[in-house]
Amino acid sequence: AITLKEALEEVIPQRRDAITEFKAVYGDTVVGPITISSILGGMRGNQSMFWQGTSLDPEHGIKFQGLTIDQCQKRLPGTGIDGDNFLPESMLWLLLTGSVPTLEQTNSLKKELAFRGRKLPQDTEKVLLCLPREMHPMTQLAIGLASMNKGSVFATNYQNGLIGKKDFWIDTLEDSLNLIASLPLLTGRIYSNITNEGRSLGEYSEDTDWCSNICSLLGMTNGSKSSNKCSLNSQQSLDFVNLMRLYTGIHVDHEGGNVSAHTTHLVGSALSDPYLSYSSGIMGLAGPLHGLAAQEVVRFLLEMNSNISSVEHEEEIEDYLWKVLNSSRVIPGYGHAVLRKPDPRFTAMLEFAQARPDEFKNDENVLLMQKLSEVAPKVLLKHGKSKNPFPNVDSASGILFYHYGIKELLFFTVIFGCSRAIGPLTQLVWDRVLGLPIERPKSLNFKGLEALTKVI
Ligand code: NMX
Ligand code: MLT
Repeated sequence: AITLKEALEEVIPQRRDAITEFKAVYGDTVVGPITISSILGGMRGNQSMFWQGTSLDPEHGIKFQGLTIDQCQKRLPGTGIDGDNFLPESMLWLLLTGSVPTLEQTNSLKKELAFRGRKLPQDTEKVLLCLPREMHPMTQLAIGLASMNKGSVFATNYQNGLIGKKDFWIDTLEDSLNLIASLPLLTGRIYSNITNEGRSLGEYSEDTDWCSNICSLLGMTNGSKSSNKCSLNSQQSLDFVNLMRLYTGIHVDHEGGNVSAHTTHLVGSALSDPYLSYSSGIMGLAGPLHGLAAQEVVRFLLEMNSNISSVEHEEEIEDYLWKVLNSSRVIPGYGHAVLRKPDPRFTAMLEFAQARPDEFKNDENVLLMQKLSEVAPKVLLKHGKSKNPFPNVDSASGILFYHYGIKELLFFTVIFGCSRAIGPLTQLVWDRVLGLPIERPKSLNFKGLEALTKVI
């Protein structure tokens, strides 16, 4: 198969049969208890969602169709240029089909996305241009995505009764690919809204990869129209594109229960189209306990740096952290609902910086980020509340983008939002392949809970 759709068509019949048979045989198997604590505690630990692309181990972190980040870095195709990171396009292929694509397949998907993403719908352009410049970029992204539902092939064909349930996945795939392809222009439009009076900062090219287009439209590559607003030299420009590839390649998915993925899945289960479903996911990603932590970490590091005399003074960092904790605030970028070890995505971002010592050795914020990853776990352990005192995914990323010149703190989570589209939307396609029903758990009031304990 050369196209993603052809590759998917090859695997669908066998997987459909396998799941149908599995359900028929094991449908009544009890998989675990649901406790009162989990009902009142964010459903933590409930194994109650089907999610194919990624799985999360508390000790070892995320696996993409069974592959660790390291294995992805070794096996997923990139540009073919030595030292370049794998392309998120190949991750998209992996998540959707379950197989590592060849270089040829990756290139074909790269071309397909670049073609699909060459223009934003006119109405979306108009809507985005009208938004107040100071509106939060995540709100702008959610609005932009929701506005694209006007062109949803799935919504139109469903409305007109033109597709049967077995084929819902076809239009869902079409919309999902169009949505993912539109993200470079959408993101660029939002960034130019907040930094450049809405005037474009770079060019879109149909001959390049998804991340190169994102970087160009942020004005961060040598070819950018803005005459490179951040004055990166050519090595830095290449590094920035690779940082973007690494970041957007590994933030795609974190199994199904995280807020953005779960929301996309939930909304999609009502047969809302992919634009509406992922726009809702973006609204969830915009919460400070979830993706917005990417922005909060940078704010936190900058503030701390202006309050301590040196990154070397560990006691000052500790004091600062205690002040935050004693005022009932959280330390952004630390802790996790599932992970119980440092997030391997954090480690991958840190390694990106460590591989470029000359670039980062004088950046006080990056040095503090590194130092904090040693000091904060000790403080959080002493504090004794957080079940995981280690750095999570958001701990390192924003400050690296900041280093290269993306200084608008509120914007960082939009980059997260570009990446996260890939996981939940590939799952949405599979939800439709498998005909999963509308999600509708049972809720209980207090009397209902008491009744469960047989207290009354
Ligand atoms: N700083 C201070 N307190 C914390 C932290 C932290 N980083 N992490 C957890 N706690 C507290 C938490 O608020 C809770 O307190 P209380 O009992 O008073 O409500 C207690 O420790 C137990 O929480 P956990 O069970 O360890 O964590 P939970 O699963 O509820 O929440 C997070 C997970 C990620 C929401 C939480 O660790 C947190 O708020 N971290 C900071 C925000 C952050 O970095 N979020 C980004 C997560 C990654 N992402 O992109 O989504
Ligand atoms: C994510 O990437 O979604 C976060 O680590 C949060 C989570 O997994 O709950």
